[in-house]
Parts: sequence; C-alpha cells; structure tokens
Amino acid sequence: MDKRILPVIAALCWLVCSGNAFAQNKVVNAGDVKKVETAKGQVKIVTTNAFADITVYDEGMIRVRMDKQEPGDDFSYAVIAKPSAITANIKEDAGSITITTSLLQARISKKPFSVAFYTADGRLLNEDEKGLTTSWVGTVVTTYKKLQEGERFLGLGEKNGNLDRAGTAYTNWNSDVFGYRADQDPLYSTIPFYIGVHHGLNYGIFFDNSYQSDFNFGASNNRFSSFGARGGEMNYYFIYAPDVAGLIKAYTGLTGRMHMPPLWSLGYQQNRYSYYPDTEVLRIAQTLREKKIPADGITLDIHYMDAYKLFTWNKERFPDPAGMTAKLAGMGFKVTVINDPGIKVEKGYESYENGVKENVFIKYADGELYAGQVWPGWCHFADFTGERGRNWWKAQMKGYVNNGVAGFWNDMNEIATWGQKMPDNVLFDFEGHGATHQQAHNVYALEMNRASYEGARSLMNKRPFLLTRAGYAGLQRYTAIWTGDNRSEDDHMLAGVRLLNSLGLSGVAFTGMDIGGFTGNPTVPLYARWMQIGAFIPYYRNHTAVNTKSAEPWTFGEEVMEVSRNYINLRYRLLPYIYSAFYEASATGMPVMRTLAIDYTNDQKIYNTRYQQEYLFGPAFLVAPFESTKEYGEVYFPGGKWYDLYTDELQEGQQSRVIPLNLHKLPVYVKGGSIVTMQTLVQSTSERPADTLFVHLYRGDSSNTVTYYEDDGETYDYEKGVYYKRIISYDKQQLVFEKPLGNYTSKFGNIKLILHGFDGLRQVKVNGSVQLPVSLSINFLDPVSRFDPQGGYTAPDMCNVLAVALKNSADRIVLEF
Ligand code: NBV
Repeated sequence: MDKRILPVIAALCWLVCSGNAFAQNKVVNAGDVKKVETAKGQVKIVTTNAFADITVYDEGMIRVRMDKQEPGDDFSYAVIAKPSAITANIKEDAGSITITTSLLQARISKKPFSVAFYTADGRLLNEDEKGLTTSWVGTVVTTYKKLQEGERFLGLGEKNGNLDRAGTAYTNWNSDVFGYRADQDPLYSTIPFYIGVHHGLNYGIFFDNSYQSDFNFGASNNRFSSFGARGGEMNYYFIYAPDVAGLIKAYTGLTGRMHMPPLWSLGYQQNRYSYYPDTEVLRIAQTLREKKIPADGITLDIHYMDAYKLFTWNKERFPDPAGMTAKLAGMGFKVTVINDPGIKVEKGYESYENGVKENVFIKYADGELYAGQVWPGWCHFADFTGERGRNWWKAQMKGYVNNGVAGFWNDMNEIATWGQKMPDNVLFDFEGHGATHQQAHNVYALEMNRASYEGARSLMNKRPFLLTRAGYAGLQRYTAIWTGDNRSEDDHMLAGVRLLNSLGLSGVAFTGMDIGGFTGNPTVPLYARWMQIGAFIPYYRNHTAVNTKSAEPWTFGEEVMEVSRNYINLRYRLLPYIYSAFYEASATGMPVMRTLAIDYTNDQKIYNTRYQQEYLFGPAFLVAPFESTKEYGEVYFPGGKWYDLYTDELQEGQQSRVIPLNLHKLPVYVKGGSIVTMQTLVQSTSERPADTLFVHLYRGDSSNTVTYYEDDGETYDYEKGVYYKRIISYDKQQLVFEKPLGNYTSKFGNIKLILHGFDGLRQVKVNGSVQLPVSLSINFLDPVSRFDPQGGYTAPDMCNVLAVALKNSADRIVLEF
C-alpha cells in the first residue's frame, strides 16, 4: 500500500471512531484542564476534549501546540530552530499554571483551559478570548484572542490592504492571481506570522500550519481576533520582544534568514515576457550599455524553452545558450531563466521519461499520476516535499548551470494550473509523513525553492540568485520573492510598496515587484515614478507581460530615460550601503525595506492611510512614494531630524509637510545621524568602482552605529570569515571607524568623508591631528538633468557639504568635530 494514503485513512478512522460523523455541526472547545505534567521547559496538559503542549522556546518565545488527539510527529517545513535550554520557572496551583522566563510569562487558566501572555513585569500582551478560547468545528481548528483596546495588527506576509490590518480578515491559500485587484486576497504566498501592537507593547504570533488558514483581525466584531486552519494542529509560537525589530529577529531566528545574495542581483535587472531570440536579448543588453543605463541582469521568460518544456532550449531561438551567456558575461550581464514546476507529458522528453522512471511525480490516492494543464499542455509535477523529488530536480538543473545561467526564477509554483483546482486527494511525500494536497499546497513552492537553491548552490559552487512567486514561512532561507502579476496602475504601485513592507515585517528581506506593472501599459509619468521607487526597493527589476508595449527605460521618451538613468545611477552608487543593509538582513532578519512601523511603532501618525506607504530603505533613507498623478503630496516626518536628499534642507520630525511633486525627483529624506556609504558609478557590478569609499555623515542629535560590510560578492567564502566588516559609530562630537574584522581586503583604499549639516565647522581632528575640511557642492542625481525648467524642474539641486580625505587604513580611525 502507498503509505501516503495513511493520512486519508487516519482522518476517516477518526471520524468513525469518534462516533461523531456529525462533528461538522458542533463546536468543540478545549474544555477544562484535567491533567498536568511538567518537565523542564514544558507543560503537557490534557483537557476535556484536547491535548496541549506548552513549550518554552526561548526567553521571549513560547510555543502552544494543541490537538484533539495526543500530538503526533512534530514536523515543520518552516521552523529550523530547536528550543533553547533556558531555565523557566513553572508553577502550578489549583486554578492555574504559570510559566515564567526573564522576558515573558504564560498564565494558563484551568477552567476553562485558556492562555494569557504577560511581560515579565506583568503587563498583559495577549490573552485567549475566555468564552471562545481554542475550538474545533470538524477538522477546522481556531484560536480566539481577546481584542485589546486600540490593538493594531501588522504583517502576515504578502497581503493587500492597509499597514494596520485591524478590522480585516485574510485567507492563506497560495493562488495564481493574474492582474489581481489591489485589495485582493489571497495572493501567491503564505506567511502566517503577524505582529500585534497595543498600549505601547508589541508581540508576534507565528501560526505554523500549512493547511488553508484564516486570520481575522477583528473583522467580525470588536470581541476577538482569531487564527485557524482547515486541518492539522493548533500550533503557534508566541513571541515577545521590547520592539518590533526584536520580534523580526526572533521570528527569523526561528524560521531562518537569508544568505548573502550575489552582488549582481542587487543591480538593475531588465526583463520582459519574453525576450527572444538570442539576438534580441543581446540587443537589449547592448542598448543598455550604449545608452549608459547600468544593469546587471537579463531574464529569460518562458519562450526560451522548446514548446515550454522545462530544462530545454528552443534550438531556433537559442541555438547556442552557452555562447550567449558567455557573450553577455563579457558585457557584465548575468542571465536568469524562468522555471515552472510542470513537466510536459510527452514520450521521449527526457525530464518526463526520467521523472516517471524515478517515480518523482505526485499521484492521486489510487496511484495514478496527477496531471494538470499549464503552458506545455498536460503536465506532471515533481513532489518537492520528498528528497527523491528534490534530488531529481537538482540533477535536471545541471544543463542550465552548464550553459552559464546564474539565476533561477520559480514561477507558477502555487501550483498554478488552468482551472486552478487541484483535487484534495492528490498525495505528497511530506518527508515520509504523507500528506494530502490540503496540507501540502501551501508549502509546495517553499520546497521547490529549497530544491532549486540547494541544487544551484552545489552545481555552481557560487551564490545563485533565486526568485519565487509562491512560498511559505521560511522562504527567505532560499529565495527572493516578487509580487506577481500586478497592474500598470498608480494604486498598484503603492499597494506594491505596502506588500513589500509587509513581507519585510514577515521575515523576507529580498523582495520586489514588477516595476512599471505587469499587465497593461503604464502612463509615461507612472513609469518614471515607478522606476524611481524601484531604485529604493531590494530587487530592482523592470518586467511586463506579453503583448504589452516595450517597457525598457528608453521606450518612454528621452526625458523618462534620463529620469530612469539618474535613479539607476544612484542605485549603483549606493551599492555599498545597500549591500551592508543586506548583510544586516542576513545577520538579524531586519528587512532592507522597512515600514515606519518598525522604528516608530508607537507613533500613531504613521498608520494614517495618507502616510502608510512611507518607508525606510535601509536605516537611513525615508522614501515617500506618491501617485504619479499628484502635484502635491503630504509627507509625515517621524521623530528626529530629516535632510532632503537633494538639497540638504533640514526638516524637524513629528510633523507633516505638503511638498510639491515633480517627476524628476522621488521624495527621499535622510535621517539625522545617518552614515551612508557610496561608491563611484559603474555600469555593472562586474566593473570595479574607483578606489574611494564615500562616507556621508548627516549631523544628528542622537548617536548611531552601522556595520559597513564587504565580501567578494559571489562565493560562500564569507561563511568562513572572508569578509570585511567595520563598525562605524557616530555620537555628535565623534565619528569612529572601528578596526575592520574579517579576512577580506576592502575594495577601497581611501575614504572621503562627506559632512552634511556641519556648516561652520573649521577643523576636524583625525586620530589627534588637525585636518581642514574642504567645501564641495554635490548632487545626488548625477549627471544633472537637463530638462526644461518650464516642466517644473528648475536648476539642479546642490548640497553644500564639507569633505575630509582619509586613508582606509586597517586601524581604528577616530574623528573629532
Ligand atoms: O511566464 C510568463 C508569466 C511571467 O512573465 C509572470 O511574471 C508570471 O507572474 N507567468 C506569470 C505566467 C502567466 C502569465 C499570464
């Protein structure tokens, strides 16, 4: 018997044996606590109708696991951390059980069973709704939480809607949603992690259950918020940290963080559905170079394949793929190819034949291979939830790597098929545990990404670039994600910003959206605005659908080409700063694109829907995106001092200001106290910048510390200490470059320190000896735009700054102002 049928039999047995064929009609609550067993860091409870295991995971993390039968195998695709060996204090009395760590306390009431979480000093974070607690309706399990006064809800991954999700509800079921509405749900991926905020406190809940799940953030009434799933266990991790950054750190400690990306993937990527034949691909690359528009990547969409058969090349369109990628490499371009999971059912097609032979495709419960229709026609799908399927996939990838492909773009992996209805009785290996489609659907893409990442990494022996459309919690360990088939509309551009900000809150730092919009054609101003925003999002890729107008930067006229080039140039000059922000993401989970809710959680203004799109790009830049149709926009400046990026004009925080908008400039501000590292302009990351690292320091009232990070940008040697890491800290009178750490030599022999807001400063002491700063005028959009002042763009903006030249010597550098 196929052991994967076991879960189906188990479910049937349970229904029959429980003598409860009508279970769907009843609400079964956990009931009262009947038995308690405590062990180190764990409490095992039996209630009237359920079993509950409460486990201390860390000082700030407690896991609650419940089921109607005794919890079985403990298995998760998302969680990679084990409980840490900390000493928790567990006490029991007649009415309750209390678990206390240095940060968190769980109080479990016995009648009825209900859980409440408090900070160690006794402030209420979150509590079960006493009447509703955790209950089952048939196999659907839900936990209800009392809605706290003024409670806000953030995150939950790739979800449309407002930054504060209070009053709304969401479903998690990975879906192919071509040209989705800007308020549509669900979209492509599932990350069941959200953050609650109230009374100056914040907590996180990660509900690790891959079945279709529902989150209700007070959409039904003001009594409760809830989360539940159509099957499986109630299984959530309650996380407390004093701030939101701490919650993201803890959540990514649990589900993993990104590896350092290949540096080239942070450059500009040109894409369309589809560039072919090879001469067209080369023409696009050549035009980018001729027009001096920096770029690093070019992507091949489905038309590179022979009849959409994965792992093949269309011989007429691409007679010599290796020759083409080599030519492109010579021009400083890397090639990414699209991969769909469907394998065409066709006799003689190698991947079909060997897939059948190696028994890697998913099957119906009766053993027949499942088939669904996609681009190539009828397809089978590898079972990525088992090692056999993943290993098969890794071996298939060899041809791409041999042909010089450096990036892998996993599309249609929800799984998308025409009609989109994969039946429930399709079975998956699930690492030997066996699962139906209901349980495996939302993790299928995660495991496809795992196979692709591991395959590419070992075949290339270098960092691959991975991009996915679908995924589940933990996807950041393998891949970047983009938000699928958006529309070329203003509200989509802003909704996209919110989607990426939400993904950042949910542990995914490497994110992007189709710049310019996928379906339809953007207006000229919309294209210009989107290209500007793209320079300030983690994955900067222009993409458009088949049959739309060309959307390369030169196709919207000279003026927009100039605007696009200016911002792509800025992106390349900012790469040292951006790369360091990615390092932070890999070290702590802190996203590169940061909603203001991370640093300014308790400033109520930032949730105002007028300001909710604003975000920080890395620690320093405040980006305020507005529709391309607007002539004026209102920007809210949170606490602190803010410098206009282009003019250095100073703005005090905790107030809003109406600003005129024009299409040559995206409103961007720099936080006082920031340290921004930049390099000279290059046309791609394969070009070496000049020997000087520009360090911009913006005078501020509070101290600041950043980690400047470099490595070779392409191998995994950094895992063995081959990196260059330098802590730079500022506190009003002093700037200190600590001694660099690691075994990599910086690309930069010199540092040019550029001081913003230091007017009147006469001298600087560098390691005790006096240096005289020189005055400079600089422009961040360089070369300066030469467009008509009538069009609203007047003389180029200049910042007057002071500059100090330093040697990037290995030792500590102390500057005193
Ligand atoms: O492969 C074609 C497209 C791709 O360009 C797009 O980015 C994906 O989201 N793909 C979807 C297939 C379906 C397009 C209608």
